[in-house]
Amino acid sequence: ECEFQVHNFEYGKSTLPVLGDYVWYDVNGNGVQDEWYDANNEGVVTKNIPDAEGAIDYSLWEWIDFNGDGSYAGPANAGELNAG
Ligand SMILES: [Ca+2]
Ligand SMILES: [Ca+2]
Repeated sequence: ECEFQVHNFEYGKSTLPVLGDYVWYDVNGNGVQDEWYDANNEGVVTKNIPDAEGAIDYSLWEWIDFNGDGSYAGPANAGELNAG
């Protein structure tokens, strides 16, 4: 005979690093997953243009617009931004 078992996993705001779409550390502490790896440390998202062989220098990767829509936001662009 089966009985339903209920387990509540309470959650709330945390000051610790949290798991988001990726492992995510809220570097700027604004509670929004808007960090990315700013390779050239200029404070804006730099678009990387792959070379003729479709390659970029991985150490410089900030954003590659794989689908060519000019955006890195939203599910359609998942994986384009080098999320911090
Ligand atoms: Ca940049
Ligand atoms: Ca895109």
